[in-house]
Amino acid sequence: NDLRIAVLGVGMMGADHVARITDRIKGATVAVVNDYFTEKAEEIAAGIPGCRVVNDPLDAIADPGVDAVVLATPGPTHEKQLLACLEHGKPVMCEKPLTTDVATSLEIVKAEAELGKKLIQVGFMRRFDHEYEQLKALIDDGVFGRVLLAHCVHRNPVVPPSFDSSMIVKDSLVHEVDVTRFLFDEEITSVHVLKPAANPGAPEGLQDPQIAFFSTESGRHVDVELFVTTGVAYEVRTEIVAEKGSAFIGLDVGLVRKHSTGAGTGRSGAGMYGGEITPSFKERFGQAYDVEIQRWVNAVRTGAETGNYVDGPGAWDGYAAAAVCAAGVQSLEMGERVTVEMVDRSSIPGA
Ligand code: INS
Repeated sequence: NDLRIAVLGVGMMGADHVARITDRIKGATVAVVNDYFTEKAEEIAAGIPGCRVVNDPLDAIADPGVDAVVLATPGPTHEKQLLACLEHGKPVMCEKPLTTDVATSLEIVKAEAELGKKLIQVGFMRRFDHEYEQLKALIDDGVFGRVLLAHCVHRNPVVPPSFDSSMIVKDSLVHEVDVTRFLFDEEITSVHVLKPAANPGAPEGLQDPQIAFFSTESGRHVDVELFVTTGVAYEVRTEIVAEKGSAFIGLDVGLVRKHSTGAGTGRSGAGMYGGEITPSFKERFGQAYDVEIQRWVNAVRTGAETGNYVDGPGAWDGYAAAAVCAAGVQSLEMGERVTVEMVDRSSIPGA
């Protein structure tokens, strides 16, 4: 029988997961939806046979008809909801952030470790993107020798009006934080965020673009251009530079076309060269989300045998990301390089 999932929060990301689980994921159905806006939850539930609305997120987690939880609620509610998942032994796929600050993220890591089960996965979907997987496999294969540097670009056409300068770090840069830890297999030890001249088209007061620099435990460097008001396209690129070569992903070339601007009219004229642009992360990382959720469902279904209900980044990765982002926000404010404060992983048995 199918895994019965409760999706908490059916905004853009949650609604996307509901559709994905219903249409494409094998072995799972959406049994319960919940949202702060009840009508939104009701509207979504109405489209799925057998799906109920539960109005209180904690009731949804505790519900005996729910086997696992997808958390796509706003970050400030995660701590309570994650603790409830742990208390009821419910596996949970938590969209970033794990929690909104470093101290509570650490509490979550400790609470899970004490249970002795891996119940929390964090939604860093890039790890499941085909191109990132290829890049990781190449690095691990060793053909390039040691990776020395990475150059990253993270551009969004637009962000919601609520987006402030620190969210460019906590909401956007957080993905490069996870990508760096994933590709380099070590922790980030310091962050420096620079503030170039702002885009005149950005909302008043938004520091956009930003340039971030990470350095890692072994002294390797990563630079990231963050630009979230380009008005053009969703672009995420990563280049790694190694001892014996370099590799690049995210060119985002689907169909590339060349034609004369007079095409089909019998006239010739100046030429055109181009393709389609990717509008948002839903399209760019759609394949990654599908793989992420399918693998999570599979892990949850076999979790009882192993105590591991996770296949991908876990609570520790959420905590590490929170610690690096906190340093990033501080750097943005102070204009200096800031050291990342993190506990030693080995000090928490089971983490
Ligand atoms: C979104 C999402 C996207 C990222 C955006 C962020 O929440 O995480 O992947 O590109 O910058 O605001």
